[in-house]
Amino acid sequence: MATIEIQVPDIGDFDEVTVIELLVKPGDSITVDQSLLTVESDKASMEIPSSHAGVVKELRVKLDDKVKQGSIVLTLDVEEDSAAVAAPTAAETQAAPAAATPAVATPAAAPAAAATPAATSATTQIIEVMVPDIGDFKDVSVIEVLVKAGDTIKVEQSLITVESDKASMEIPSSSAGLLKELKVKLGDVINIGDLLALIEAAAPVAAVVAATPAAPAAPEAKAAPAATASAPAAAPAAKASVSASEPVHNPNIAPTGSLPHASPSVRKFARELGVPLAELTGKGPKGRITLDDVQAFSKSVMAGDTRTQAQVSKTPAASAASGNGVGLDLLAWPKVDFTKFGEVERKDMSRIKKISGSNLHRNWVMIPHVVNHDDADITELENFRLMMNKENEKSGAKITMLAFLIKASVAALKKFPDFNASLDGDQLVLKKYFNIAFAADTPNGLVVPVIKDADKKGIVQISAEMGELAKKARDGKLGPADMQGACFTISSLGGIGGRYFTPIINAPEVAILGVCKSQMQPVWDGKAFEPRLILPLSLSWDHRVIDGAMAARFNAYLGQILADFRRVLL
Ligand code: CAO
Repeated sequence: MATIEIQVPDIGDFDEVTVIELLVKPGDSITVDQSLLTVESDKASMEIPSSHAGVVKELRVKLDDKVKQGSIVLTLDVEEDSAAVAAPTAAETQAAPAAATPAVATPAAAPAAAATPAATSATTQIIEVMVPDIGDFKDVSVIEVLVKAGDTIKVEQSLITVESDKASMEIPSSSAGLLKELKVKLGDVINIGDLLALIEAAAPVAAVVAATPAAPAAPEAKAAPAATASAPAAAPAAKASVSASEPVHNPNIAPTGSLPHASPSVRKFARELGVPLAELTGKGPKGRITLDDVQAFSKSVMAGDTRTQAQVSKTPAASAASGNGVGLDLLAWPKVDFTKFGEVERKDMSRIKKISGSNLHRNWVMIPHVVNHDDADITELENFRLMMNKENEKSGAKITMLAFLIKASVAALKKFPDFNASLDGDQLVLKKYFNIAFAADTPNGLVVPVIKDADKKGIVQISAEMGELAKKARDGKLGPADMQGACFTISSLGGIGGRYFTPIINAPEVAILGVCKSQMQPVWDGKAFEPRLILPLSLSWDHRVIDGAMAARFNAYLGQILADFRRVLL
């Protein structure tokens, strides 16, 4: 019996990857090619196989460790004969057959779908997006469709997920534009070169793509390791070398057993919510765990479902390790037969409501909210706004109170940078950009588009952009990019009514400003009551990041700016 070290093999262009799952533990008997652990970069995840059979002696890595090619994964007790064969493998491994198996390769790891221009107009062009070279995968099934006709697609955005019996892979788009038609559906079997989608792209983009009709258009696709996408055949074996010395490393590891059947994006989502994937039964094809399964599990836990609470409590370490702390000890959600009391009608929740509901619920439960209410005197500001709108009546360029609030918030965020931040573990990520989101009420539910770089824009431009985004929101045409990258959110009910309310912080932001309807009120000026237009402000803030004094100062400063907007210039 000899002890050998198993190393991370050549994993293509991935410099350093994180260990996200341990699939074996000391004492396990393993076979050649058996997966030992799963690693993940921001682009792909893959399983690292064993180049030898034997008994696991010691794991040298633990969850969240960073590893790269050559890192020692574990030590293995092997038969002397096989160790002797293993000894020279350092030189041989380049040609050895065992492979790092991608659990799923995401956009940059899989070559972007190849594109060819099909038809043109003066300003747009229809691009045919084909299934790219996906290595050894043949006749793979479409198991997830991630986009739909009408969606605005970004370069490298995943369009579908395909799956063979060995791995699954997300197929990204090589072109940006409007998805006119998706040519595949769930359950279809596809191969390299099959037509995947028709994308309407702006002419300049199409021109670039046209220059490289049959090749992957995204530069990343070239840089991405072909070996990763087709890893089962192409990646070299894990390197093994005989170790004479006794291993000393003693990692504190809890192996997770077999790999739950889910794509990396679903795994990532589950990790973020602290959902133990191993305890879910997938409702997707072949028992695959889908995003819906994770959401449903999370919802039922939040709603106090005792069965799932019990399941979660089986893995408190997993919950604690993820820092998410789900598993509230709540009563089960009341089940009532409402028809006993009168006529009822059942209505499905809209997709937006379901998504925003889950997000709001998480944010409400996980962020310690505190709300400061304050008033701002906007008498002069409103007079100025009305005057400007009258002057610009003919051009139709209307400026809104919300645009002033966005600009005032930028000034307050600059003065109190902790508000322009996000929590990341024990660190605060302070942002040097000023993207302000605003809640928009639409027939399908609440959406939150973002005014990017609001510090660099004037009130007129912000008003115009807000109008465009609000229209897009009402028409259901907001793309993901329209709703990403916010630093701080404003929720205005000013056009509707109310006095004060408690807005829910839009994680990972740390504060949100709620605004209600301004009203004329008598304000004591030291000698007499004066009629002033008063705007009610409600600032919700995350008490882990901000304290009450700072929040009160933020609100007071906001009030000062709104009372005299010249302060923005200071
Ligand atoms: N006080 C008094 N009047 C106000 C006001 C305020 N704080 N804010 C806006 N108004 C007035 C406007 O001046 C406008 O009147 P005029 O047409 O006479 O000029 C009218 O109310 C309608 O404004 P609006 O709401 O259409 O426009 P807006 O720029 O204020 O807001 C938008 C745009 C998209 C934010 C808004 O339409 C909206 O969707 N608000 C709801 C947000 C929401 O649902 N928040 C809750 C989130 S938590 O569930």
